[in-house]
Amino acid sequence: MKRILTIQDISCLGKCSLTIALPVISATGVETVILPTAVLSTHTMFKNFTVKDLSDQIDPIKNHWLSENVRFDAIYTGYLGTIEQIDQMKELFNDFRHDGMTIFVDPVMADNGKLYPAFDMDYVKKNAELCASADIIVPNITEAAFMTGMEYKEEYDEAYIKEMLQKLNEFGAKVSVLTGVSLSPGKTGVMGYDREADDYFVYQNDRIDASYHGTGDLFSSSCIGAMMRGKSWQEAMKIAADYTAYTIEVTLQNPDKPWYGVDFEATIPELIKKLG
Ligand code: PXL
Repeated sequence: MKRILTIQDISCLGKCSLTIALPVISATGVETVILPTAVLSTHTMFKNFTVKDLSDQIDPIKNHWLSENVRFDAIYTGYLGTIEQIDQMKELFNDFRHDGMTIFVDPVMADNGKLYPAFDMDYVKKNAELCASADIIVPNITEAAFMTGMEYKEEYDEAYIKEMLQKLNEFGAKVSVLTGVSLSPGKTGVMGYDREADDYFVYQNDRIDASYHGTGDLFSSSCIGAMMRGKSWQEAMKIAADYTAYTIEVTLQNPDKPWYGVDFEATIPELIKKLG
């Protein structure tokens, strides 16, 4: 069985970051090791959330694993809290790096043209550095606009997305993927660029007019899970995009849906089916 280390916060209530990554990656049939970067009472879209930073735990936990000769097939980072933590991640990647390991970075920090509360341009710059240490990066258009310095646009064409992918590619990851890309009315999906193959990949499915918290984490978790189950990055993106869209559809049908997240618990069987 493959083993993934995923590093992100625990938002105790809110269905995002580790409360999505742990169940979803485990459900794909991959051992999921977690390293929590902070404990929050809820995600940051709630008011008055509490935060306990766990930066001082990262190195002791890592050193214990190193002394046990633990190896990971992939490391997947999501929401991180501070610039110092990003430096810790860069070191941690180097400590565990080996041929054949995939480093998957989701530089979670912004959406809909805006940075999440608590982040600023210094944090953006640091995330760009983290992307340079990765094999595959999956920012949304807002995050990529901040990191590349390109203008954030709500309406754009394929040339804008390709230019953004080329700018991301300059950071150095093997594969750069943009999420939340809509190339025609009523459609949404992903577009990626593979530097070795010098090739673009586009996948679009029907756009659902609803925006939910945690869907980026659901996409990344199902994507890295699928990759560890032997799917190519392109196949994994397709599975993750379809699974995320299906989960949003199912959530919309639930009259008792919470405002803060999606009903991924109800759709995990569909993900397992997609993996074959
Ligand atoms: O889903 C991304 C995410 C993860 N963790 C925390 C967040 C968010 C998005 O706002 O606030 C704490």
